[in-house]
Amino acid sequence: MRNVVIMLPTLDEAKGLEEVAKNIPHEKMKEMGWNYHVWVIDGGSSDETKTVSQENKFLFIPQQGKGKGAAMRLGFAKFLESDNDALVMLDSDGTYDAGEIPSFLDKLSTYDVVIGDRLNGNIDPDAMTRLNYFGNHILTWLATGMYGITINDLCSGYWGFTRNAVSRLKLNSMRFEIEAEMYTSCVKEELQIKNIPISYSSRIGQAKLGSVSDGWRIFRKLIVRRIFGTPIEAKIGKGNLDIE
Ligand SMILES: Nc1nc2c(ncn2[C@@H]2O[C@H](COP(=O)(O)OP(=O)(O)OP(=O)(O)O)[C@@H](O)[C@H]2O)c(=O)[nH]1
Ligand SMILES: [Mg+2]
Repeated sequence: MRNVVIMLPTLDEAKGLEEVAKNIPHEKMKEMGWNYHVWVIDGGSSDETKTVSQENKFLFIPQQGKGKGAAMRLGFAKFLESDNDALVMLDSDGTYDAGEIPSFLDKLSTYDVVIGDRLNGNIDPDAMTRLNYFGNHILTWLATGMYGITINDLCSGYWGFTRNAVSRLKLNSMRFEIEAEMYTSCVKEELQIKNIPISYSSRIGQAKLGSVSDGWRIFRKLIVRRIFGTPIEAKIGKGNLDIE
């Protein structure tokens, strides 16, 4: 059996986390030869997120400070300290279906990185605002144009990685520009990327992303990484969590 970490960033997502927990396909993963461990990386939730996490026997890891990017980098660093073989990350707001994890694991036998593609997948009518839909297309189009390797949905919150791929990522994002930087790092490290269509549902609970301010940070990250391919702190993990 191989071991996969399912990594879930949370900031006040008790209800969404329950939904993710309910949809984890235990049997299917076992049949495919995968054990799984769920790690919740929490940004200081004040709702029942910790309780839901404990009820489901998930490992609850509080981050210092805030930001999805910092949380993901903490998770990646902890993953590399462990001896797990693969990592799948998805948002815990109920928008992504944990039932699709097997499709990611399946593709990880031939690719380094698998990215869930909402834009060519199945988006529920109310799941994405017009502004976000438009912004996601533009940023994705810019990324592929600037870096020359096709990505179908730059801001997707559903990714799968082999252990080797995680060990090669070089990141310093603090907030929602983390996915854009994950893509630029995959390109720089010449990792093989597979885009797979996924479903996307309406969020449970409050959004944390500011469409315009975070869209701008994502755009800036694409430009900065085109000029400076790797962050100065050219490794993920310790010493790299507080840096802008
Ligand atoms: N650990 C941690 N997680 C966070 C933080 N901010 C957001 N998240 C989580 O990151 C995921 C993505 O955040 P969302 O607010 O859903 O952002 P989004 O999906 O881009 O925007 P929506 O379309 O509005 O859902 C969710 O699971 C959040 O709970 C944070 O500061 N720390
Ligand atoms: Mg969301």
